[in-house]
Amino acid sequence: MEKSALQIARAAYQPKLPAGLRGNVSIKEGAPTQSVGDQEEIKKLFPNTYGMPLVDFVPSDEKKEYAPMNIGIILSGGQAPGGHNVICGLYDELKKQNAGNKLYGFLMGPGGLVDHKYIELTDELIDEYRNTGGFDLIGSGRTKLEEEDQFESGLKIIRELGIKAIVIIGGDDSNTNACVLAEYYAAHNYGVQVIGCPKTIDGDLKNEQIETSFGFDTACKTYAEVIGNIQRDANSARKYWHFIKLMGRSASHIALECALQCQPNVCIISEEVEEKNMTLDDIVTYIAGVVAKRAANGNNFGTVLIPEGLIEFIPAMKRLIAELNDLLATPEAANVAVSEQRAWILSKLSAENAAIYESLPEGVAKQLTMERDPHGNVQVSLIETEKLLSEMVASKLAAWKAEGKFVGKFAAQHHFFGYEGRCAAPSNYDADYCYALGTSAAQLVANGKTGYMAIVRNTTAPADQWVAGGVPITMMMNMERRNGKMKPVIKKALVRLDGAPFKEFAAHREEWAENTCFVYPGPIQYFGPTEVCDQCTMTLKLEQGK
Ligand code: FBP
Repeated sequence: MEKSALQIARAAYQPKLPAGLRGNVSIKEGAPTQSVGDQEEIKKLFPNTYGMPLVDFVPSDEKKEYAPMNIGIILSGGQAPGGHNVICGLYDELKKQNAGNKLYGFLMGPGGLVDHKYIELTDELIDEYRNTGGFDLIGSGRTKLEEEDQFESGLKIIRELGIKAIVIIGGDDSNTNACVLAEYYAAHNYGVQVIGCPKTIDGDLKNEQIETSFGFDTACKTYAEVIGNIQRDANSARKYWHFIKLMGRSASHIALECALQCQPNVCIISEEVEEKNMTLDDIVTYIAGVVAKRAANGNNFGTVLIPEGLIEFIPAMKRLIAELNDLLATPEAANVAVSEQRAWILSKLSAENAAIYESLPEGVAKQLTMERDPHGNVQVSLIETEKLLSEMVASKLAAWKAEGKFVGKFAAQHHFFGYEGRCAAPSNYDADYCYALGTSAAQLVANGKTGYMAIVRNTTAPADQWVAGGVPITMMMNMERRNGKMKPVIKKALVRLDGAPFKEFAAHREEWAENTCFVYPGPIQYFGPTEVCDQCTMTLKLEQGK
């Protein structure tokens, strides 16, 4: 593979490891744990993996002998910067423990385990991918690993390759499934361990034990760079309002972090919209109000950040989507011709939802009926909320103009930043964090753990003070309704309106709305002073009180 000068220099970067993972390592176990909710039910569902202690890895004077072992690794779900470094950390630690150990990569996600598609990872392959973005070393996929026949099929290849443990790198759904798999293999005494690893650019897999999911740092910094560039363009030409949709299927962490970094005129936070029971018209009126206020000061330009998942957080839209989900799942729906679909849907919806459906631009209404992903989620990345909002703002401003309430000009540009950031070369934070997560996963396996997720804490401090360990996955679970059934799931972390990052944003947003307070963060720096290269996100700093 041909490489740029930066890639060559970056390949030589040696990720920093926490002190507890560098030399000889010993394990420190805490007290038994409980799930965050529904303890009795979760305990019943996970009798073999419930209640295990939190563990930390600490430096030790004793050199440990490690039994030989082979491990399988799977990348699950959306790409996130740093995935390759998890694999590199795991590989290096495995080889350090015993040069004969092997690492197998299952191809294109969990489906690779079920269908027995894999490669053996070698020095040559691993060296090609050190500190690189993307998941292209082994690929990723969204196959849901939840059926017993999938677990049994996986077991066949696990036995064939002499695999002791599977490491699943994924978001909340994938790690929930990793725990179900761990429990299944434990319940059948198969002697196969399963370890998870917290990944998603969305930043919504975090809690008391997990400070952040990997990829969030790099993705936000990549988007913030481009938002900053757009803001500078807007402030130079002074003629456009830029409507920028940002990835993050449910939670608005990415939009919030980018707002903290760039200080745009408007940033909508879905969780606030839901909490305040706002309608689409309330959001449009708010944005139009900011546009009008700035226009009154002669500023016919600005930026609006919109979280990708917004549509599902507007209570009236949520009710519409819930009814659409049920309607589209009926056998009758499959027989409706595409050209008839809109009329059929309108005839079946309740009066309230039909009125909302009809009021939406046809393109957006159609996007709401498109195929769900394997986890039953609406594919919000395909819904053009940025255009919907700017069109509605334009109509409102036109009405205000007629009433003499708006005197400026309004011209909009649209952007969607999502895929641009998911495979960026990991920042130093993500490169280090991921390498430590992979190393920690290898230690969890070597110490016989199953049903754990690898974790690294204290990451606002310099890397050698980070603390690596593992958290039992059941500890993060509660029962939630999914596809009409109560299921044990890892609790998703949405933006907390009483949390420090949102409070910081709320304290400044009025000033940012009216004035031009743009910040231009610039590109991620890989080499240079630590205050430029090694900083974590503002979200994490604020959450940790730093
Ligand atoms: P994961 O949670 O699986 O990491 O993926 C998150 C995400 O990047 C969302 O932000 C986005 O809505 C979705 O994936 C897009 O999915 P796809 O890659 O299938 O288009």
